Amino acid sequence: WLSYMKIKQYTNAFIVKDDHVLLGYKKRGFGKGKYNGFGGKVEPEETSLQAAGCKEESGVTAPLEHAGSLLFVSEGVECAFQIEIYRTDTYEGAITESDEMRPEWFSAIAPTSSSAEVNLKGEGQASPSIPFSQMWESDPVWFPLLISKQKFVGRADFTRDGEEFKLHRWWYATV
Ligand code: 6OG
Repeated sequence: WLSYMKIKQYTNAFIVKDDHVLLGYKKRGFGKGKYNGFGGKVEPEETSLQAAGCKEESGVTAPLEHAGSLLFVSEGVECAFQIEIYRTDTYEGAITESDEMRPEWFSAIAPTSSSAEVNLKGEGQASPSIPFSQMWESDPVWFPLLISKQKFVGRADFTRDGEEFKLHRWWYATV
């Protein structure tokens, strides 16, 4: 029945720079209260790369590279979500907060005692590590691939318990 499902296309873009990743805290709308990359819907007349040029959300322009393609299917939801993931390690402009997203830097390397010095960013403050408990449940699966520049395709299926979605199964391949 999947072939009869509507597919909604979204983008998500991440700045990964000097062992840090920029995430946005979503202040409203879909995924409110979660950290995610910057992006949104792909409009019918634009390509996903155009849609991912997320100037309105993060304040910056960046040469985005395609990093992966994900399909999410959820119990009781009549459409599937296709999310194209992009990354960049350079950007122009100043990162700014919007009505929708509050940008924050996180350390992209696992916290070990020897990495403590590398974790320093900006004013010499240690950045927190990636807040997976406040992110979509499937993010820990593909995040290491994003960080290590390994391109991927994947699909995650969610079951539903009221308003809560639980990761049921997950498949991915590196490409
Ligand atoms: P607006 O509708 O607010 O954009 N999104 C997901 N991101 C991850 N990591 N996992 C998911 O499911 C997601 N489902 C949707 C795509 C919504 C934003 O939320 C992302 C869009 O960037 C497991 O414009």
